Amino acid sequence: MSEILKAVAQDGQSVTIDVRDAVALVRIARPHKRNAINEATLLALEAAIGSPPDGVKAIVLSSVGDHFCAGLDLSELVETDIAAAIHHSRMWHRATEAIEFGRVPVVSVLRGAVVGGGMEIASATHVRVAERSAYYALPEGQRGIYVGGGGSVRLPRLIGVSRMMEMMLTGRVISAEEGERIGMSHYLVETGQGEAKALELASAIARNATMTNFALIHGLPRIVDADRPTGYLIEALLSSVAQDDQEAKQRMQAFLDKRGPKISRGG
Ligand code: 1HE
Repeated sequence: MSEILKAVAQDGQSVTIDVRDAVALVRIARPHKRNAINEATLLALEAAIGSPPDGVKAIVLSSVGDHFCAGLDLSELVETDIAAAIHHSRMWHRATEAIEFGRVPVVSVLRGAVVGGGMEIASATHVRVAERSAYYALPEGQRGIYVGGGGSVRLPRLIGVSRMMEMMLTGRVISAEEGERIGMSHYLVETGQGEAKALELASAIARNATMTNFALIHGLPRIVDADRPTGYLIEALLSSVAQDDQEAKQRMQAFLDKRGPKISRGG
């Protein structure tokens, strides 16, 4: 059995999956540990999001209880040597890459603690809905460690190098409102309403043409990281492949036949 499947079998309860039409609702389910992530939970999360059931076109990543995720399960860090720590961090990189560059877009629901590794997992998702109870922190500094789940790569792109540095140096906790202002969340809703909002957004995302969603999650971040000429080339290739898709042709014809939806300011 693969490493991932073994973890899912052993730890099926710490990540739950509930498929509703084209949307899968995946929840981190270790509320007694404030959804702190141990190795089995991380591998189960990687499997659930990286290989969603057939027919799933968008994922909502949420949690059980009052907190999204209290970060790395610190009981796993004690007594590790350098080689094991490198392997552990690389495992987090693999899992968060599976979220960011997986098969389908992921909408996360952030509430309560979104700290350390929790903030790193959130930053790998594509759309983030925060409830007013959410708060963000990178307490690695206080614990004498450093981010290891891709935080140095993703968070500066979301909130800026200077802000991440300040958060880690001072241990500052950021509120849900400030989190929305600085780009940690795209939406801010009342506590308890995050999943409903995320499911609504995920259903809309699932209705997009598959190629458009692919171009967005796999193409856009690569274009931003590339030099301009490479970026233009990737954009031209992605847009022509997307445009050639039967689904795109039907949608454009529907608009020209006055059957397709118009843009409306209500959303
Ligand atoms: C944990 C963890 C954890 C809770 N690892 N067990 N993350 C942190 O430094 C955050 C640490 N956690 C906290 O600061 C607090 O738990 C919370 C503010 C999130 C929530 O407080 P509270 O009062 O609701 O809960 P609690 O009583 O502190 O915790 C309940 C239980 O969860 C308790 O265990 P119990 O056996 O005594 O019941 C806690 O020990 C346990 N728990 N958080 C292990 N994180 C890829 S590298 C990423 C590096 C990091 O993520 S570093 C940041 C780690």
